[in-house]
Parts: sequence; C-alpha cells; structure tokens
Amino acid sequence: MYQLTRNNKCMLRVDLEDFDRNQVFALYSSFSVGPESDGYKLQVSGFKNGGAGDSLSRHNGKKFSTFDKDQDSYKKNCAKEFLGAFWYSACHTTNPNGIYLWGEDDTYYAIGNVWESWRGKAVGMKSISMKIKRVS
Ligand SMILES: [Ca+2]
Repeated sequence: MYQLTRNNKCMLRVDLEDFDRNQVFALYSSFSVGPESDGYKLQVSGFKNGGAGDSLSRHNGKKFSTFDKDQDSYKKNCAKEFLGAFWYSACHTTNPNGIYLWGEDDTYYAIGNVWESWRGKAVGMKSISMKIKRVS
C-alpha cells in the first residue's frame, strides 16, 4: 500500500451499508499510507460527505496498530481493546476490522465494524469497503 500510494496521488471512497439497506459514503480527496519503518502512518484529507459523515479524519496521521504491535497513543493497545486492527488514536471513530456484529449490539463498547458519524459505536455495518483511485 505504501508503494502504491507513494507513486500515485490517490483518493479514497468509503462505502457503507447497514442492515436496513441504507447506503452512504465518504470521500477523501487525498489518501496515502506511509512506510513500514514509520508504522504505516495514515494520511487522509479532503473529506466530502456522501451521507456517512466524517469518521476517518480523526485517524489522520496515526500509525497502524494490531494485536501484536501497539502503535497507538492510548495507554493500552486499542487493537486489543476494540478487537480490530486500524490506524487507532485513542482509540477510534471507526473500526472497520472490528467484530462483525450483524447490526446493533452494545454488549461490548465499540468493538464492532462501526462508523460513528453515521450509526454510532454500537451498530455494525453490513459492509464497509474502502476503495482507492488514482487521481493523477
Ligand atoms: Ca497504545
């Protein structure tokens, strides 16, 4: 992903669908991922709303955290706290690699594949897809 987005200016489109067949999206005019040596840092900017609201800009500039590599700014490991892997800060407003909740489930706080600015932190999406496109 680093090589891909280093060599090409890319935009990002995030498509979301819930279990009531609603579909929304968020666009970001600029997207790139940094090198492994810098923790695969996320660069995302230029939000345009397609109904989803912006749940990703707060993750801008963050490194990628996993179960076995805590690179977030939270005192604990966000990946373990929220059962995912992402460019966490402390910790997230979206968690696309979180647990597939099959809709709303607030048993455990914010562990699902949620997008907060649309359906909050307890409603798992039917699908979340992130697509990049070369723009120049
Ligand atoms: Ca941490």
